[in-house]
Amino acid sequence: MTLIATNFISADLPAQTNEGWQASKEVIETLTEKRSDINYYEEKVPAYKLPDLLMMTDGRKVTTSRLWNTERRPEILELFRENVFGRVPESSYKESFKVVNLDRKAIGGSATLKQIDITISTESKSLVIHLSLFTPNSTKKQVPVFLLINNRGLENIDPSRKGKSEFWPVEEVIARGYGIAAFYNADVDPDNFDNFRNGIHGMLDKNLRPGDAWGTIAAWAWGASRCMDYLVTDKDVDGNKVAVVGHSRGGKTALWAGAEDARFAMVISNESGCTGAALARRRYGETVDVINTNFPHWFCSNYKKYNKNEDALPVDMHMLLALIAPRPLYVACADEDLWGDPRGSYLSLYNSLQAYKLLGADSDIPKAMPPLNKQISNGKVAFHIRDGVHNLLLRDWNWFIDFADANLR
Ligand code: GTR
Repeated sequence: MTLIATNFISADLPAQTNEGWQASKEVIETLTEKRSDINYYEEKVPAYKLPDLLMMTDGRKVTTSRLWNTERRPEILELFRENVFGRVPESSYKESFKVVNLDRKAIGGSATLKQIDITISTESKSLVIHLSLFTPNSTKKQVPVFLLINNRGLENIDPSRKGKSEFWPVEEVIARGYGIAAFYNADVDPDNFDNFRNGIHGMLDKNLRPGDAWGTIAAWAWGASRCMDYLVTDKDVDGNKVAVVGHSRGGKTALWAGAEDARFAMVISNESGCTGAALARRRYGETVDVINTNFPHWFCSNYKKYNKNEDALPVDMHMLLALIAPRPLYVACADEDLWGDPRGSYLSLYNSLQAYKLLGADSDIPKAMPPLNKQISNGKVAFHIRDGVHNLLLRDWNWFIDFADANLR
C-alpha cells in the first residue's frame, strides 16, 4: 500500500535561518573544495515545506493524544517502513540467550561483566549476536542501561577493557551508576552490499524482495531489539530504562530502533545526519541520492525513488523524531561534521516538538541553535553541538548521562 501525504506545511523556521550557531566559513570552504557537488552553504538551501506532523494523510487534524497514538503515529511508522527503512519480514525464527562469560569483579571489582550469546535460528541457518553488558556493583538495585549499536571496529567495544575507546566509555558510565552494553552491528548484518545474502537478511528474507523489504539499517535496529529481548530478562537491569545509543549510521539505526520498538525508554542519536535526524528537504551535506548511491543496502529500494526528489517524500525526519515522543530524545551534532547537517538536525528536533506537546510531554527548545558545547535540555528533548570532527567522544557521553540523570533516574 502506498500512502501519499497531501498536506504540507512550511517549516516553523525559514530554511535559511541564521539564528544561533554558525558553521565556520573555513570548514565550509574546505569541504566544498573536496566535493563541489555537495551544498554546504546555508543560502543555497532551497525553499521547502515539511509534511504536517499533525495532519492525517486523509486531511484530518490530529488534536488529541488518542488520535496520535491510535492513528497518526501508526500511519507515520508505516510511511517510514514503506518508503525509507523497509519492513521486517514476518518469517519465524527462534531466539535463545546464553551467558558465556560472567565476571563479577570486572573493572577492579566495580562492575559485573556478562557476555551473552543471542542466537537466532531458523531451520537451516543461525547467527549469534554477541552482547556485552557491564553493570555497576555499587548498588543492588536494577540499573538503567545504555545500549550502544557499535558500527565501528570491535576494538571499540572490548569487554576485556585492555583496549579502551571513548566510543564506549565503560569505566566512566559505570562510575556514574549506569549499566552499559554494546553489540556489533555486523553480527546482525555485515555492512556491505551483497544483494542481501549474508546476515539476517539471508536467514529471514523470502526469495522475492519487494520495494519495501528491509535494508541493513532496519536489520541493525532489529538486532538492537533482540538485545533488548535479553536485557529485559537480566535481573541487574531495569528493563524499563534502557537507552539506545548510536553514532552516525548507528545513530540512524538508534532512531529507527526507538521508532519500531517502544521498549527503548530513551533514544540518543549522535551525528546521525542524512536519513537520521537531519531534514532531507534541506539538501545540505549528504543527500538522499548520495546516500542511496554510496550505501545501496542501507534502506529499502523504494527510498531510491526520492533520489534528487526529496520534496516527493511523504515524510521528513522531524516525523522520525516524533515517533520517539513522548520518550526522552537526544540529538547531538559536531560543528565540523557539516556532511551530517547540524542545523537540519536541530530544525528537525524543533519541528518534532509538536508531537511532544500534544502528548503532554512539554518540551521546548529555542528557535535559535545553541552555541558550541552548550547542552540544551528541556522536558524530554536535548541537543548539543560539540566542537570538532565527526565522532562519538566522552564529552558527548557526559552530556548524554546528564540527560539520563534528569530522565531515567
Ligand atoms: C558516511 C555516511 C554517513 C554516516 C557515516 C558514518 O560515510 O555518508 O551517512 O553514516 O558514514 O556512519 O560514519
